[in-house]
Formats: sequence, C-alpha cells, structure tokens
Amino acid sequence: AAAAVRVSSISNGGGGDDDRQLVQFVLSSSSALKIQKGDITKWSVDGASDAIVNAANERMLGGGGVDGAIHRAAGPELRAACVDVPEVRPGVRCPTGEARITPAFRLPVSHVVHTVGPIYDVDRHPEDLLRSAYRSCLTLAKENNILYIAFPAISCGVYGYPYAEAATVAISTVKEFAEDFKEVLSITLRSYGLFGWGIKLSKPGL
Ligand code: AR6
Repeated sequence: AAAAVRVSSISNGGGGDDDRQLVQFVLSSSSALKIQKGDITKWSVDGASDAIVNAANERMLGGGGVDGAIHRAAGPELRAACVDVPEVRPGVRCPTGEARITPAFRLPVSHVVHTVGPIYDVDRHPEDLLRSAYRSCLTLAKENNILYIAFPAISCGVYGYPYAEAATVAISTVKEFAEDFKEVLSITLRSYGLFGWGIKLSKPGL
C-alpha cells in the first residue's frame, strides 16, 4: 500500500535565483522527490524529450504569473499554437483539471503542457481538480514520450491554493503515477522563484 504523503509546511528557503536543492523525500529505494527552486522558463534537461507545465486558464491564450512568463519566453508562436487548440465550448480550450500540449518554440524544452488548476475559493472540490490537473499533465507527457517534466505550483498564485495543501496533492499524485508506471523512478519537486515549486520526473541515473 502507498504510504500517505502530507506536507505540513513548505518554504522557499529565502530569495535568490540559485537552483540548490532544498528538501529531499525518499519515497522508496528507487524513487526520490526533491524540492528545489529556479525559474521554470530556464529549465531544460535535453531539449528533445522534456516539457514544462504552464498554469494556464481555460481560454489558454496567456495571462499573468507563470503563464505570462512562459508566453514571453516562448515567443508569439506559442500564442498562435494555443489559438489552434480547438475550443470544447465557447472560450474554453482546456477545462479545469485537464491538459493540452503544444511545442515550446523559443523555450529550451521541447513542449509546453498547459493545464488549468482550480480557483481555490470558487471551484467545488479543488483537491480533486488539482489532482486531475497533475495527473492529466503526467498522462499527456507519457503519451508524448516526454521523459522530464517540470511543474510550477499550479493554482498557488492568483488562484489562491495554499502551498502546503497543494504540495501534498502534487506529491501524492506524482507518487501514484510513478507507482503505476514503473519506468518513472526518480521524482524531483522543484521550487520556483519566490513562491513556486514544481516537479521533475526522470529516468534512473539522470
Ligand atoms: N517560474 C516558476 N514559477 C513561477 C514563475 C516562473 N517564471 N512565475 C510565477 N511563478 P500563477 P495560478 C509561480 O498565478 O495560481 C494566470 O494569469 C508563482 O509564484 O501563475 O494557477 C493564468 O493565465 C506561483 O507559485 O498561476 C491564469 O489566469 C505559481 O507560479 C491564472 O494566472 C502559480 O501562480 C492561473 O493562476
């Protein structure tokens, strides 16, 4: 049975742009999870099989926060690629809890996985929706042969999700995914910027 995962507090360990590891959880003999920090738009592993996740909104045409940073760094081609994502209903390209994938253009990774987390005080069942957002990103990454993926702290900015609660959801969802797909053995939870964090999945030995 999977061990319960709960994060009672999460700290970014102070300012600065360094990428040092802050915390490491060992999930099993072959699986580790780390909290680190950095700017997600600078992150890459090999530029061919890696992706960053964007904390987007349902319209998927850009916005503030990490969404704005990703669109600025990727260039206008990213917005054009997002426009091409079909709407599932008027104004909605990616419903909350789902994910869509595009190329990454000028970013140093191959793909951007766009997802939409819940608005903490508005959406019903925010935990289920956040879990679904993480799981949708991981599933899409796997379907697209992505070996490395970094997440920002989805919903933890303007959408108001408390960090410790969101970290608990992120860690347990990634852990479940790693257990379902045995080839994903190493998990890194990264902390980004002043307040964010995210996750990297990687093959053993890398
Ligand atoms: N790298 C990593 N993390 C970052 C960066 C960066 N460059 N910039 C900000 N963060 P938010 P949400 C962190 O508000 O809560 C947008 O307008 C930030 O500190 O970007 O899911 C969208 O268009 C925080 O921890 O996303 C939506 O409308 C985390 O990223 C809405 O905001 C997420 O904060 C989505 O809100």
